[in-house]
Amino acid sequence: MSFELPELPYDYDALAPFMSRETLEFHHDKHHQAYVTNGNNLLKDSGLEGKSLEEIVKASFGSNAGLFNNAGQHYNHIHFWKWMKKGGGGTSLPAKLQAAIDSDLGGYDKFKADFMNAGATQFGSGWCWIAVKDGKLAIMKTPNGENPLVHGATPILGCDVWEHSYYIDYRNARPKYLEAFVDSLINWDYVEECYDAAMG
Ligand code: MN3
Repeated sequence: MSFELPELPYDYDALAPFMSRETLEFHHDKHHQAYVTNGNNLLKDSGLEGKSLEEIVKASFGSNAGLFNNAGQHYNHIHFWKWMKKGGGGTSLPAKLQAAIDSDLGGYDKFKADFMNAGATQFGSGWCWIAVKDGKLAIMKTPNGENPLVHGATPILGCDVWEHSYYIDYRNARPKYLEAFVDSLINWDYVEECYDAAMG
């Protein structure tokens, strides 16, 4: 397969004021596009042509850093766009997901604090996550283009804490961006869809 840039699942203005048109234009049209373009160049003659994106991410981790960085970021961003929606975030979660957060992550307030802390303490570029590992939810953080797939887990929610994701709208205030993501942007329906898929 070759990588393709997906369309955003909403208008460029849809997430304002929490994530601006300008941020989405740079982040989707420039940064994600670059991962797609570079990933396709590096995929040629890698021996992984024809594999699924997930398989490419896992197989290139630790063995082909250039391909891994771009394929990992392509995977992460495909989901990141869908993990947000206009009017998202907050405490109205689908019941099954709410029950899993209560039992595995200590409830919504503790999830929010731990997820924001993971994002705020990821030194430099990276991501914070809710992942399914061994049938339970876990909060994770990873550097650069890494994701839970390469640590034996399946991501069901991720927030991009690379500066390109928040610097236009929040400057250096990463915690404010993380709080806006949780309170006003998360598409909980897509998180539950990913949870169902991860639980089989
Ligand atoms: Mn990004």
